[in-house]
Amino acid sequence: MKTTPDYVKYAASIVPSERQLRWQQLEFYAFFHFGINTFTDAEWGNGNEDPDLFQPEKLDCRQWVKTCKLAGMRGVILTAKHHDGFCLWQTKTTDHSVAASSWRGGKGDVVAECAAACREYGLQFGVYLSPWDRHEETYGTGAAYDEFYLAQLRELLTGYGQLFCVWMDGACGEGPNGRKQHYDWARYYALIRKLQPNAVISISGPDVRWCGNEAGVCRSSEWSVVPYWHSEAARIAASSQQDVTKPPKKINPTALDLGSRKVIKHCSQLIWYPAEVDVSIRKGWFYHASEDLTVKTLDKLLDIYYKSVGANASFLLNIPPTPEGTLHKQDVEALLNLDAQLSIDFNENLVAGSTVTEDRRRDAAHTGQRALDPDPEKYWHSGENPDGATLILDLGEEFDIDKIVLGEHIRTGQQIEAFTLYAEQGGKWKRLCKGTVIGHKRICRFEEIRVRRFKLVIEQARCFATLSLLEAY
Ligand code: FUL
Repeated sequence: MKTTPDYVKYAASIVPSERQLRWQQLEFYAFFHFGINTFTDAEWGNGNEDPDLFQPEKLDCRQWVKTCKLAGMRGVILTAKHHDGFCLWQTKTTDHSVAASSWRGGKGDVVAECAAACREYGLQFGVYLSPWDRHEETYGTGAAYDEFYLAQLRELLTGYGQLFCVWMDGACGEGPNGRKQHYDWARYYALIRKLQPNAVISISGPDVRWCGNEAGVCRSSEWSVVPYWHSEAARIAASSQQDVTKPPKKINPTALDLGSRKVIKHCSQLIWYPAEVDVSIRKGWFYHASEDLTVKTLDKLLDIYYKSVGANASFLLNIPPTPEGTLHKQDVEALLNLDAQLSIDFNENLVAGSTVTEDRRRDAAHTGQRALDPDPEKYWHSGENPDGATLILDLGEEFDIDKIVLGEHIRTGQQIEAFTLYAEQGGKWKRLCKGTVIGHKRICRFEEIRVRRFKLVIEQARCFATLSLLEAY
């Protein structure tokens, strides 16, 4: 048996937190960019907008959330405050909020309504709270702004039930007095941990990694174990959008590989930091009537879905509500079409009568057959000699198949580094897919074939290999 280098053993020992595991199960969830920009037709407000412009006459958060539920999403994140500083909840921290609008006599609270709709429809709820605040006078003065931001966090963390996520973006510019703030991230994180220990802190935070662009593109190998410095807020800010008038950056090709052996070899500190793909269903993040024709096509949305959810990342899709306070019919239609297509694509998992045989296993409780069990805690484990391990999936009879879904038991870490999938055709093994990362989920897509037996070869893994998900469609 070959010896595993220590740095590989170290990488193999990094595991997700419970909150990261729970978040990873969501896979597909919504972003709602809604706020004063919705009424000024802007993407970045400058902070001096009149709160009375905020008049969502037909606000219907139930429609937002119901649509997401119908679209197969499992959570939503609302922009409680964007860079303009306008707050969508009844905050005591500033008068720049819904309370200063005549809408509903100053008693409206979009955060409360959205949270209630999520409870009603059984979706997880999260908040976006922009650290950058172009309205708040204390912004850029140091501790005073940190206190202000902490007070806002405290209200959101305590007033609206369980949150699955606090999303802090990397965009950071000057405040109303022309100064920039140096955020006390450690205090922000500590408060979130204390008040909402189950919530992940995303993007400018330690739990969920920004895929690096807003175009819906992620790497073909999205490693979940990466050098720790990817979570440093200053670095995230440096690669975030600096100027709203310029188009957002595409993925940085020099940073395509974040976690292969070559990359982690010289890094003494690694973290579990899985990727999220955030993208808008339209051109902008906020609603603009002029962008009604930019709603992404079904093909584009499907492509993003397969390349994110199907490639060990999660998919955060923004659907911006209109000034009326409802989702636009075109966006609703796009979401429902996406769901309809995914329901066809994943109509029936054909492994029901299958057997899986393996050429090695750790023990009798971790046979290949275990990978078919829907319980994620039942899984195949290769034992300590994973390279070359082979699993044969026999469907019992021939089916027309164009997708195999694989998933590692990530609770025990990310182990698989290279795999190949074959189908038996005329007595020979025909190669269908070759890949690196499997992680939480890898959807292998190929030309539809009539097939009974598949072979999965783990070409290379860190300390062992596991498989807790094996489906055929
Ligand atoms: C960025 C912001 O500047 C955009 O307006 C948007 O909110 C996006 C999700 O994050 O950093």
